[in-house]
Amino acid sequence: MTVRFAEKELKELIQEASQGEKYPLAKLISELEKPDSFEFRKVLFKELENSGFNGNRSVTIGFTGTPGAGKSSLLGEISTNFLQTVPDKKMAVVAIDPSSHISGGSLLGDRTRLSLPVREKRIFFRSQPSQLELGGLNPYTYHVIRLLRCFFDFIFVETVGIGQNEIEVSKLADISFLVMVPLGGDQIQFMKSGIMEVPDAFILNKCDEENLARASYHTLSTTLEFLRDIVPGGSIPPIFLTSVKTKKGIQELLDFILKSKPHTKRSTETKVQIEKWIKTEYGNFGLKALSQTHFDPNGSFEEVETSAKTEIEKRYK
Ligand SMILES: Nc1nc2c(ncn2[C@@H]2O[C@H](COP(=O)(O)OP(=O)(O)O)[C@@H](O)[C@H]2O)c(=O)[nH]1
Ligand SMILES: [Mg+2]
Repeated sequence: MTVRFAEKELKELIQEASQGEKYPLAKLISELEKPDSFEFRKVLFKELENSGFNGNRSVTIGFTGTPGAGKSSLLGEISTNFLQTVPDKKMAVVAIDPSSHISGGSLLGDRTRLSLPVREKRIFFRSQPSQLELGGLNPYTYHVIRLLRCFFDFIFVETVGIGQNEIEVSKLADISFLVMVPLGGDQIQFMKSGIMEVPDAFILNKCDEENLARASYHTLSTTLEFLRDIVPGGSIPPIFLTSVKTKKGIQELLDFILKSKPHTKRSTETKVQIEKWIKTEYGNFGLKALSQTHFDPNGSFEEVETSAKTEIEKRYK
């Protein structure tokens, strides 16, 4: 095992991170993002649990949509309103952006001119370049989110794409939004991809003018009604009309997010993520071994991971 931090140092980093110190938190995240972080991860999450940080009350919010729809800009506005109107709570943004560089200084993408007080401890930004899938979640995203949940009340995850990425994010998110622009090709794309049930809500951004807003609301709600009729039992998710330019709809969107509740069943999430990891690492062979692995359904990801690895290694012999 590579000893990355002495126990005392790890404890200190956790304490500092929990108080909103950015550097210690960034350090912990960087360690988690290393390809061979398993041992560190095990120690870290055990230590977090022992120190009373479990992240059970944190809410994860997914923002997906085509590049340029305005996800980063919206998150910038949300952050600003959050700091002004929600005292005592903390939020983090994880932007998974194929164009971003992990060591770069850009917080929410270079195009967004977001100025937040640097010393503000209630807010944290992190960019992760996506690796495997274009614009999709990278293999460490889940663990980074688990860590952030221990310290922040709300975690926003921005990912590019429509379709598969949407589904990946919605598995991690307590609530997921699809961000679209009026009169874009997104709606047709969306209908084709047939993922009606995935987003919990829609955001039509760039509704800078009233007429445009009305027309696009009409188009989207008609599309959704049409889809509801072909998807039995479907209901129409809420649609938010926003404009970063005029600030329309931002506070309404934030108020809606603030009312969201975390999933009660994190154990289901652990299972989904373990399956994803096993499938990538060992293929169907691994999944089969996993189905015969006994583990505590409420155990941590690392506990389940260890049992699964043991089982798989036994079979490889
Ligand atoms: N007119 C207008 N432009 C916007 C709005 N929201 C974002 N933009 C612009 O759209 C471009 C892409 O925004 P960005 O937030 O980077 O999109 P992302 O790729 O979805 O994160 C930027 O130039 C923004 O300034 C809006 O509500 N109205
Ligand atoms: Mg962006």
